[in-house]
Amino acid sequence: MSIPNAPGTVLEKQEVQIKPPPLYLVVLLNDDYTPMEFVIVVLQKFFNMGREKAMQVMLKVHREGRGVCGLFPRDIAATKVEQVCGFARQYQHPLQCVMEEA
Ligand code: TYC
Repeated sequence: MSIPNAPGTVLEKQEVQIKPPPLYLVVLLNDDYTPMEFVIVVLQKFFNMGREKAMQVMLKVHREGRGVCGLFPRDIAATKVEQVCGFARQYQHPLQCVMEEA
C-alpha cells in the first residue's frame, strides 16, 4: 500500500469527463381510432399544455404521424410514457406514446 500524499509524491490532475445525463424525447404516435379530443386532454393533463398548444401538437401528430410532447430526464420520460399508455388503456384507446434518446 502506498502512503497517500507522501513527500515527493507528484499529484497528477485527474481528467474526469462529466457528461450531463442524457435527455429523452417523449413522442406521441398517430392512429386512426383515438379521438382527437382525447389526445388534447392527454397533452393538457400529462404535459401541462394549454388547450391551444395541445391542439397544435395533436394536429401535427394527426397530419405527420408523430409529434414531440416534451424533453425529459430518463426516469421522468419513462413515467410520462407509462402514465399516457395507462390512461389510454383505461379508456380503451390504442394511443401510443414512446421515448427516444435526444
Ligand atoms: N388520427 C386520430 C383521428 O383521426 C387523431 C389522433 C391524433 C390520434 C393524435 C392519435 O396521437 C394521436 N381520430
